[in-house]
Amino acid sequence: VVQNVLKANDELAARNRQRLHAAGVLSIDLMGAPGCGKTSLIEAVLQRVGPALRIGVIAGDLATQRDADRIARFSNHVVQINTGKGCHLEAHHVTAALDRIELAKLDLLFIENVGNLICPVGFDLGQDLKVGVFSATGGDDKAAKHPYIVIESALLLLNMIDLLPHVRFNRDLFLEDIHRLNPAAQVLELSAATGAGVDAFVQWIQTQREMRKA
Ligand SMILES: Nc1nc2c(ncn2[C@@H]2O[C@H](COP(=O)(O)OP(=O)(O)O)[C@@H](O)[C@H]2O)c(=O)[nH]1
Ligand SMILES: [Mg+2]
Repeated sequence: VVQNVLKANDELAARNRQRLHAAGVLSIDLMGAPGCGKTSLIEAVLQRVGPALRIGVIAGDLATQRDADRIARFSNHVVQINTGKGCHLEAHHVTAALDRIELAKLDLLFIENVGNLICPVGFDLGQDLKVGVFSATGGDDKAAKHPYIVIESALLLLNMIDLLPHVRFNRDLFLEDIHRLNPAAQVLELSAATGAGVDAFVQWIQTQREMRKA
């Protein structure tokens, strides 16, 4: 039964991917614990980029429209998906959300996954890239304790670096764990609150778009 569910998910994900590629939209699945700053990072990126990078957002959560409301201050292209008791997004959630988004008007789609370091990793949504988000307040051991999110992500973000002086967080240990688990992963350290490092994240996204166009 589990295999059938995953197979059905993968088929839908492939269709989502085709649809996004046909529209020329790069898609990023943002995964991380509740409160690590996923929505704040999306807001920070939206505030920085102009019309040159048209961004849509699918916001996944168990309940409430709150993230979509926050994001709607900076984008007209946002859809909230509530999963109820579901601890991750699945491809069919994204299919339903894509029906409500004008892909022709977008260059980039952020998919904010349900806050969880474990379940989202195993489900293909049709995204081009998975990005794992950790935060200085989450503890320096979280990468080591959640190896699969590290292994599956093309980019890992350490958010809330403005708080590093105030919390116990061994940055060297955190970075060592990431490089041991995924030597190919890129890591960016940033702060959605101060904006430090957010330009580098935008640059990374632009590079990914150019690589795919080429
Ligand atoms: N100091 C600081 N606070 C942050 C930063 N990023 C997010 N926050 C705060 O952390 C809390 C959780 O952020 P949110 O974006 O809702 O996290 P999400 O649950 O991953 O979407 C909010 O109160 C944010 O204002 C940051 O870089 N620095
Ligand atoms: Mg959020």
